[in-house]
Amino acid sequence: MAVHDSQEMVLITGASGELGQALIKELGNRNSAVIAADVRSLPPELTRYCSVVLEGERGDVTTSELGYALVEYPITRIFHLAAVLSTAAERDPVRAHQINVQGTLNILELAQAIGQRYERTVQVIFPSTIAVYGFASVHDKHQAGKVTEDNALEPRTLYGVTKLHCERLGIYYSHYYKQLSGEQSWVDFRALRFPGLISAETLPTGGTSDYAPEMLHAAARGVPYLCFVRPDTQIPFMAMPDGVRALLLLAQAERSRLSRQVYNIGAFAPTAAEIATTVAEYFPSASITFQVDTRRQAIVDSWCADVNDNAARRDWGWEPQYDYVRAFAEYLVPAIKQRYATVTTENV
Ligand code: AKB
Repeated sequence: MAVHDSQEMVLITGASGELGQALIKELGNRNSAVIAADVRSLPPELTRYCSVVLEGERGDVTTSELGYALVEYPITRIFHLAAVLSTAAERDPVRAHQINVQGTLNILELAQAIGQRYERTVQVIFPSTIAVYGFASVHDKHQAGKVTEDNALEPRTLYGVTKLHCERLGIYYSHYYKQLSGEQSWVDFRALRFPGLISAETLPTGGTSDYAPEMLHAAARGVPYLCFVRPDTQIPFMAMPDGVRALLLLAQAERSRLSRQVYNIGAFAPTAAEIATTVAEYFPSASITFQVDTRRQAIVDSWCADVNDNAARRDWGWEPQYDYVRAFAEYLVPAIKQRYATVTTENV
């Protein structure tokens, strides 16, 4: 592996997922030495941004192999993105628990072991989610308005439960690790609670906020879309470039400026009907019909309508670059038109 002394070495788990793919490009362009790990294969066009690619069993966060393989690398930062999302987790809760919780525990152990070896702190940046919030009814959710980090932490999905647990595991590893033996912690854990992400380049798999990106991609491809939630459904969303920016801003923030370790980040919170209207404005032949899947609807109904991200704005200068109008006009629509103009239907 060719790594230069001036390069920071960064591990990305779940590298082949939506956020991972976007982050790899950004870090590769910033001259970081990227180690990409995922059980799935990395899209071939991304390997040029990576110093090491671990795929299949070698990239699996649930086994100790990954830790053995990487403990000697002078990694300073880990973006631990590997996780099973909400809908997929409900379909196989035991597997999702294994990946989301055991995977995170293994990564925290790896960070601690690398920190011990090199006697320096290793950052673990963790994408948490709005699924950690849980409301008993649509009325309660709208009454609550923009939820703050310490309220309504009553997740109703396995995904939300595992993410909330892992936030707390990360805090434990940062401050109380093996406290009875007075062991030093080498982990600097920081988490972001992501809203639904919308990318023009990739489609999510296994989430419940997927209706927004699916609606847009279907319209851009000229295929009809059956939206599985009610038109009045409201949760927060964010354009992918802002998601990547948030990860990097939090990673670069001075530790002393952080008043907490887990932050909400927001951008816009449209209803499904508003998204459908905007999509139809840009793609007049779009065919979007609402056909509610009551079980998936119950999941999004339990999530917050919007988030209060004042702490992130105050502590590390968070501000989305894309509000709703700009996200469509300047990122999603131009990029998606270009994507489907150059991609054959077999690749879609
Ligand atoms: C999901 O739908 O599961 C995710 C999320 C909101 O965290 N996109």
